[in-house]
Amino acid sequence: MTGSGRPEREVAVLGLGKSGTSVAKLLLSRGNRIYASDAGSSPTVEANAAQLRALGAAVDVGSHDLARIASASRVVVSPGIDPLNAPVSAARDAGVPLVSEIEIALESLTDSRVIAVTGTNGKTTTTALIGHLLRGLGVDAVDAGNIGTPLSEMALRPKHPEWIALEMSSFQLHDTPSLSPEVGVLTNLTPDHLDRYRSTEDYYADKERLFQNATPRSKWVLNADDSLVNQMTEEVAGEKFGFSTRTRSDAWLDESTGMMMLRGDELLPRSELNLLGDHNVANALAASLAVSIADSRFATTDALKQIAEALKSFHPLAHRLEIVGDVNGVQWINDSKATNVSSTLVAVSGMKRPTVLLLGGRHKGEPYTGLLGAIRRSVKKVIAYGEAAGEIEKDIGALVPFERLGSDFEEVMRHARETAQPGDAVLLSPACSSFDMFKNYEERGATFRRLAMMKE
Ligand code: UMA
Repeated sequence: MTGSGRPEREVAVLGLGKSGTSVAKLLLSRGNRIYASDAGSSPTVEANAAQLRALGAAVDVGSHDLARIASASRVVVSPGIDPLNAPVSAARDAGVPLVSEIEIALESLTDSRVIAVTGTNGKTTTTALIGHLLRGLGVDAVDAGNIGTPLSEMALRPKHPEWIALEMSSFQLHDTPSLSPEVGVLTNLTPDHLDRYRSTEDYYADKERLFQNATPRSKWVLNADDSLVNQMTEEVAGEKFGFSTRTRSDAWLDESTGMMMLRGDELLPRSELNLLGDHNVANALAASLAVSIADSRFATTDALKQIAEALKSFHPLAHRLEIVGDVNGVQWINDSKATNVSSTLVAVSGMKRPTVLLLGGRHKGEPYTGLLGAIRRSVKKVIAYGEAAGEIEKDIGALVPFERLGSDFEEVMRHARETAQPGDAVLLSPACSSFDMFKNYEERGATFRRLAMMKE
C-alpha cells in the first residue's frame, strides 16, 4: 500500500525466460505486485508461469496485455525482446520507465562487488575466467548475467556473493542506468546484432553504456590492440589499464619468450594455458588484469602465483572451439557460440586441418565476405544451411567450394560426414544465431555433439 492507502501500482515483467522469471521472483520477494507476460507459450514458459502464479503474480501466457503494461509503475524487459515490439512500445509511449533485470537485481546487491565485462567477442570466457581466478584467490565469487545465470538469482540468495563477475550484453546495457562496476572490462568491438540494431553505431552506443557512470575513481580494463576500443574510451574518466597480445602493456604477451606478463611480472608461459587461439590469450590477460587491479589483496606476489595456478586449471567452455570427439580420424569441433562473423573468423583462422565448415542459421545482417581469406587458407568445403543459406551463397558461394542445404540439421551433418576424410576437421562455427532451427546456441551445440558421435 502507498502512504495514501491506495495499492502500489504493478511492476510489469516482459518475457518469461530465465531472466524474466528470476526477476519476477525477486520483485515478489521485495513485496511488489507483479504482472508478468510472455508472447510465447512453450512448455518452459508455461512451467515458469505456473511457478510465478503460485507465488502470487498475475501472469498471461501467449499474449501481452498492453493496457496493463502501459499503466505499470515500471516495466522490466527481457534482453531478447526487441525494443520495437508492441509491449515495449506500449510502455515507452505511456512514459513508463523501462529497466533490465540486471538493474532490478543491482538494487538488491549493494553489498556485492561487481566486475562487469562486455565486448563483442570473448566476454563469456573472460567472465568465466574472472570468476575462476577470484575463486582461486579464495574469495566468494560467482559468474552471472549474459553468461547464463540471471543476476536476480544472486540477489535471491540469503547470503549475497562477495564478488560477481558479470557479463553484460549490449541489450542488457541498454536498460541498466545504474551500472557502476568496481572494474569494467571491454574485450573488443566489431559489428554484431545488425538484425536488431539499425546501425553498427547504435550497437556500439549500447556497449559504451558500460562507461555511463564513470568517475575519476573508476577502473577500466581495455583491449590496447583494438583501435575502436581506444577511440571509444579516450575521454572516459577513471584509471585505464591495457591488455595486448602484440605490444608491451599492463598485461601482455611477450612473443619473444612466450610469457604472459602482468604489471611487469611474469605470470604464466602461454603454453601452460589450456585454451586454443590467441584470442583466448587476450581473454586470459584481460581477466588476470581485471582481478589484479580490483583489490590490493589481489596484487601481491602470492596473489600473482594463485592467479597463475588458477589460469592453468581453467578449461574451455562448452560450445566455444570445443573438440567434441574424433570419429574415424575426423575431428569434430563445436563452436556453436560463434554467432557473428568476427567470432567465426577467429575460429576458421586458427584451423590447422583441412576443414568442412558449417555456416548458417538466422542471418544477423553482416556480410560473410570477411571470411573469404581465412576460408581459402584452411576450408575444403563450406556447407551453408538454415535461413541464412541464400545470403551466404550470394556473398561467397561462387568463390569457394560450396554446398547449400536447407534447414534439416541431420542432413547437414550427414553431408559433413560424407565430405570429411581422415585427418580433416568438421567445424560448426555458424556466424549466425540459432533461433531459426533451435531454442538457443546451446541446443544447436548439443545436437552437433550428439550427431557427431554417430558412426554412420
Ligand atoms: N518474448 C515476449 N514478447 C516478445 C518477444 C519475446 O514475451 O515480443 C518472450 C519469448 O517468448 C521468450 C522471452 O521473451 O520466452 C525471451 O527472453 P530472453 O530471450 O531474453 O531469454 P532469457 O531466457 O531471459 O535469457 C536472457 C539472455 N537472452 C538473450 O539476451 C537473448 C541470455 O543470453 C542470458 O544468459 C539470460 O537472460 C540470463 O541473463 C543468451 C544470449 O543469447 C545467452 N545472449 C545474446 C548473446 O550472447 O549474443 C545477447
